[in-house]
Amino acid sequence: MSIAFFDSGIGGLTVLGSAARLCPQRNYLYYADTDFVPYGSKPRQLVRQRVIQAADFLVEKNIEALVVACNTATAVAIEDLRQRYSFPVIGMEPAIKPAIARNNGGKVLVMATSLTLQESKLSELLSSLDSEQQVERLAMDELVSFAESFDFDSAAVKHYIQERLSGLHLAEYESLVLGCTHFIYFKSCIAKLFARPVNIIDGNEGTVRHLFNSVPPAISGPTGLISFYSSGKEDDAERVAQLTPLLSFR
Ligand code: DGN
Repeated sequence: MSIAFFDSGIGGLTVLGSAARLCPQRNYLYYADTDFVPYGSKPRQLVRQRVIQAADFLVEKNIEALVVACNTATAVAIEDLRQRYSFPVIGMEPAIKPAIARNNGGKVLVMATSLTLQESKLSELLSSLDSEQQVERLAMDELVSFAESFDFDSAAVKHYIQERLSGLHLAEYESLVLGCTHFIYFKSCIAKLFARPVNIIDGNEGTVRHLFNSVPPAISGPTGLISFYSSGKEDDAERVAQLTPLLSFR
């Protein structure tokens, strides 16, 4: 049996990489919905259907848990998935809780897709933490498209990030929360645009911890296999060679 990871594209590979480093003996599947990426600027109902379709495909592969390694898909479909399947379904949560816990009175800036920022899941999280005053939201949808073109630090990327940050008082923010798994690839690019050091936090560690609390980690044995799929078909050697190095990205 395998543990399946799902995202609209390459973002969730960083989450799979964290899990595989912790439990290399496990077998993993990774599914990218490349025919429909990006999710973040599409209608929620359509995204929800695509997520369920992808999960149904993965269920055929004999899986014991599903990690929705996409904040957008989690925000729109996690409850449906949990009702539909009897195995553990683990989602992403923007790491606002740890950011607030670490802060010394400064603000938190949550970067995510438009859909994630609009969904009730985020407002519910903020009200449960009683932290609306301290947290601001910033949509960075274009970063998903840049990442899908494997463009992580070109002049166009820097220009886009700079433009999105202009108008904000950057000195007020003590932490940045990367609330989209694709944004992790831009961590250093984003950090450079802040005049002083800022904590940049993502939700990968929390998700992986949650996963191995839900399924037992394999303790011994040989290294397991990772299989890659994109929108309903197995990836060819060329794409696998392109994706594999991203598992080590931190
Ligand atoms: N990796 C997805 C997320 O965490 O939200 C990106 C969604 C998208 O396709 N825009």
